[in-house]
Amino acid sequence: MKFRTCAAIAAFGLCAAGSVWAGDYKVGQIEVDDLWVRASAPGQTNGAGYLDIDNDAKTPDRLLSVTSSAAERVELHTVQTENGVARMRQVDGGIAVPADGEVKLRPGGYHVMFIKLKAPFAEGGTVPATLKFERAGEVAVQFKVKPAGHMPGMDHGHGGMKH
Ligand SMILES: [Cu+2]
Repeated sequence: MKFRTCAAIAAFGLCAAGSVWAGDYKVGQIEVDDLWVRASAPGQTNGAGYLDIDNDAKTPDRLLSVTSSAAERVELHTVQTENGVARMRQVDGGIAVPADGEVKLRPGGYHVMFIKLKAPFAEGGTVPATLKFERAGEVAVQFKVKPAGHMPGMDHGHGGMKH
């Protein structure tokens, strides 16, 4: 019964069942963990997602794209500062993951941009997504929704930033 409820809610892109949250994910020699988004502020239609990607392989890989039922579309972004103004830019060709290395998507840098959310991200819930790697393939993941004020400091929130 609990699972049923969860599945129904998941159709709107959010699922609050804690048991679904596994913490980290593996596909090939890629390990993904610490996936999170901030809870949406009122009226906010986009959301940024962050995660760590570890590559144990002897060959580099690349995060090519992300899809999610929680948003109309999903892009990979980075933040570049020009004339003192931080602007988000779509990443061409995906995000490189070095051989035997890692890449961290963090506020102020690379992030997964969920555009036109189907429902606001609710604190304590999860956001389903599928990550597609060039070599390792696809992996279904859940981003955990953290409080709106999580990791303050460089708030690159999408209110003031133009896409
Ligand atoms: Cu962005």
